[in-house]
Amino acid sequence: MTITITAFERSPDRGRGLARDMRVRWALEEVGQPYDVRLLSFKAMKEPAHLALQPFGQIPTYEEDDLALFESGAIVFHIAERHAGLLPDNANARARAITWMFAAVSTMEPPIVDREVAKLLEGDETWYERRLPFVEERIRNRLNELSCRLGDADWVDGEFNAGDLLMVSVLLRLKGSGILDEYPNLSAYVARGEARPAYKRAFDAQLAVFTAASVG
Ligand SMILES: N[C@@H](CCC(=O)N[C@@H](CS)C(=O)NCC(=O)O)C(=O)O
Repeated sequence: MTITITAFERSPDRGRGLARDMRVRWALEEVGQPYDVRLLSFKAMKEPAHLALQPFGQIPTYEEDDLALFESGAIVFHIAERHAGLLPDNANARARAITWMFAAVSTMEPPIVDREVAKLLEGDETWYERRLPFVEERIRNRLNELSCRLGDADWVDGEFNAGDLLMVSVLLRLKGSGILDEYPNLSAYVARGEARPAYKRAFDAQLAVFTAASVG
């Protein structure tokens, strides 16, 4: 049983670990599962072979025997369900951890991605500078709420779990924006995630891909 995931051949984030293969790598590292990576160019991502795996022509995907998955949240959930270490045994705690996984990708990530999309695709528009504060206000609203809930806890619900893995992955997208720094407990939360040995192994692996592509 070999697990194969897909990732950018040359990540637009220049190896900063923001592409969504990173959260899958991190989950696999947390549960100690080895994996192969198939690197794709933007062209290959839109070709039929990849579209058969990922209907939207994106990374990451996950293949294991006759199972093929897409959507990073679903992939992390699958890994967490199949292997010990990312979901609590207690049924209610497990349900809450899964709730936090959904919260990360469906409540926190959209406004954060909206800001990235605005910068990338709308940055030259005359209305960009006027729109940006509204986009950032929506992010701050969510960060405020999350910050209040986290308080001085280390993780969102007890021990580190897949909910934290996805939440930290999503919050990391704000690194460099200055916005996260306004919330010391969230900055510390993200730093705790980054300090995990599994995170570091995953980060180094994706960085090695970018470094090799740059010298190659
Ligand atoms: N909701 C999807 C989003 C996947 C996604 O946006 N992937 C990006 C890389 S992080 C991508 O492939 N972008 C290239 C494109 O959309 O053409 C997931 O979580 O897997």
